[in-house]
Amino acid sequence: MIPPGQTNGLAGRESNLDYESLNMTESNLIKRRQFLQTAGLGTASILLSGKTAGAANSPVTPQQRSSSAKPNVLVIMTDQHRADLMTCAGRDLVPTPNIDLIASRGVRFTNAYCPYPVCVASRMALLTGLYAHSTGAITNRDRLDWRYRTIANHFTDNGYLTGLIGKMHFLDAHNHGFEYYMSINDWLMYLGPKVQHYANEIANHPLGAHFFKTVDDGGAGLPDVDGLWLKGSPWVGNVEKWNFDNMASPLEPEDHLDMFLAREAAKFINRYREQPFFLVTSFMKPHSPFYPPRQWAEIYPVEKITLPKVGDISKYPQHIQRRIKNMASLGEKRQRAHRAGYLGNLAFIDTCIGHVYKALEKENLLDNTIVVYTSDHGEMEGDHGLYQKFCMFEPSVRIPLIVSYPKHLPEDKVTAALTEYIGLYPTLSELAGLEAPRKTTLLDIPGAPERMDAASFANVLRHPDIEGPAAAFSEFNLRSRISEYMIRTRRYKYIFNHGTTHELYDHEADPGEFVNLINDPGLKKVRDQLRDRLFAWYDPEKNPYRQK
Ligand SMILES: [Ca+2]
Repeated sequence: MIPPGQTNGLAGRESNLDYESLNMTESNLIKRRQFLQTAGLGTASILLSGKTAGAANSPVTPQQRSSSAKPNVLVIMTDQHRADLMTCAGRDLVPTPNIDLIASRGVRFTNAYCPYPVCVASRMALLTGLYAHSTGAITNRDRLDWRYRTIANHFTDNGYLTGLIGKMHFLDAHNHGFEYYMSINDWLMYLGPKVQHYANEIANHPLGAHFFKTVDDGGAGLPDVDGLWLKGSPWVGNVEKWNFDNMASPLEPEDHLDMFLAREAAKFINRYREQPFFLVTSFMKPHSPFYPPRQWAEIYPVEKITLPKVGDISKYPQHIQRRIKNMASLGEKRQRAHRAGYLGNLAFIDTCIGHVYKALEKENLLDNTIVVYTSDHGEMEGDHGLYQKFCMFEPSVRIPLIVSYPKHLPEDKVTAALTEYIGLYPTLSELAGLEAPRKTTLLDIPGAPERMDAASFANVLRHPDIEGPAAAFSEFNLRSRISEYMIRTRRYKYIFNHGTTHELYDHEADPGEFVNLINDPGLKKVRDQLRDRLFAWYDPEKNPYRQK
């Protein structure tokens, strides 16, 4: 099922690594880390990478790592992976053997939600345990105030080496608590002149007709410091124009950002296997650019892609209808190209995920590592005539979430408990045996909440059959005139669209969310109760960011 040649170039690169020369003693390493923490340096990667630091020279057996030792944590994230599109969730349109393997060794959530279906807001909420309405990190142009305390600060303070390899969409030069950080910038330097291919891919976004002129897809992997690729970018006016006949990337598999990140994550795991680490490996795909390596693109030829049928949209709120019409106006070919590229990206990313997961296996760390797989939001994939995210329909706001900790948590289990993934911060703290995070900030920030919004869902992991929380919440477009707030209960979803038509869906009768029951007189009581519960969570009238 996986195309041949998937590991092209990898074996050779790995075997060339001179791990034997990475010979620093543990006590030296600890001194170095203490220095880093004391000095408050965020550039740990300079000091901790390469041959100046690293692991000891002999592998550690599982026996040596006693069960009382602190477990490692490996969070594998993708960007824009919708929850139902993986084999273990029942759809085999894209085979996902590696994600399935993690699921078979852990608990998979079928009703997990992101707090905000856009990159920055979702990711900053995940890192801080605070909703976007609490921190103000909302749009993909907002930076998280560096004074907020993150899950990385918490694990660092508790003796972990914390690493972030990949995309977090920080938009600033801060590491936000991660001691070791390799970002998209590092990959761009690795690519050198081949960055031209990547610039072409960004410019040829099937749904971003204007990207051709700007080479600006703020959601894709641009340099970390916001604006470097905007005005005055070397690429503007210097990109090719493609025709979407096929979505094959000109880059070799090993040169793709995601395989670069997988290699770096595997190196990190090898180097730091002897001390407790907290590593976030955060991939870009299946997010745009929608150009998977050739072997994966060939599985999903554009001309063979079909589009989901779009029904009567007249009952949808006006702002949703407008988006559907905008998508339709791009024409069928661009939509098919988007789908083709997305599916190929997903197939490829599963291979990259496997590469990281197998690194744990190789180092005998599986039984002493908590592994999480998740994504920052979903992808509409043509459902309701919509693409990308940016809405409260299930494919956009529901996310894949798997937590595996063999021998400590149930394996091969599925839970339907309503779960917010920002609960990962307190959950992972609890599972690792750390004290619960108390402070939300490093330094005082006027108006910052004193308590974390997120709640631990460790009890669901220990007992996947329990019902779990009564509701999950999400929000969107907080800086716009029409802001959206969602409450999802086991049966219903209510969406308060501030300033326009609201929505109510009955998931028992209509899991596809095609019939808006907001004006159904028989459901007035249900609607009012849901609205009250939503407002008790967050009162939209108090949103200070909304455009009046
Ligand atoms: Ca994203």
